[in-house]
Amino acid sequence: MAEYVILFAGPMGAGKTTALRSLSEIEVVSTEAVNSDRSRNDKPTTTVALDYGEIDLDPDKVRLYGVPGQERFDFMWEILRDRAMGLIVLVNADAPEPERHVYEHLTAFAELANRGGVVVGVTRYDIQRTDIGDRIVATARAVVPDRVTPVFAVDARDQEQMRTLLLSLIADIETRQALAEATG
Ligand SMILES: Nc1nc2c(ncn2[C@@H]2O[C@H](COP(=O)(O)OP(=O)(O)OP(=O)(O)O)[C@@H](O)[C@H]2O)c(=O)[nH]1
Ligand SMILES: [Mg+2]
Repeated sequence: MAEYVILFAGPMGAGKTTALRSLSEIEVVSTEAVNSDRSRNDKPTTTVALDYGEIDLDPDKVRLYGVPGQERFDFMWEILRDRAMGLIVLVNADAPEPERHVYEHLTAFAELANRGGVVVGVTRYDIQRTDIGDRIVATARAVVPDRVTPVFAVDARDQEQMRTLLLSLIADIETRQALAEATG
């Protein structure tokens, strides 16, 4: 049995808290506060410290952490990123230049992205069907040049879609571990 620590990162409103709630088998521990920056994203609350959830993917246990999208809370990121083995970057398709957020978050977690596994999920695709897949793939390749980072369109509210994203990340982590062991 392995235990995986997975981080969800991405801009405000990308769906990190929603994704954790879709996936977690325990009630998600959230630190939501009133969103004082409605000009940036018009939703009533925002995560101020972190979200925490858990899921058993028999035989493995997965701990899920959502880091806040507002940069002023970025001290939390440093504590968590050293413990993490995988990174899920969520960006919402209805933001201006979603690939810029992919760049920023992959850069902030570059060490994790190169050491562990990484996948990108593009949310709110039903709201804004933009042709951004290629740009996001190219951006990910620029930051993590040695690997092809999987990019999925996902609805953070959909448990099955989020499970597929998480399972592909864990497969990526396991592949890397197996390769590292094989090459010493
Ligand atoms: N229509 C639609 N809505 C979505 C989709 N994915 C997520 N949402 C909604 O988008 C919003 C995302 O908000 P949160 O989950 O709070 O976003 P967050 O990333 O945790 O944001 P911060 O904590 O502020 O950084 C929620 O209202 C979700 O229900 C999608 O694919 N389609
Ligand atoms: Mg949140």
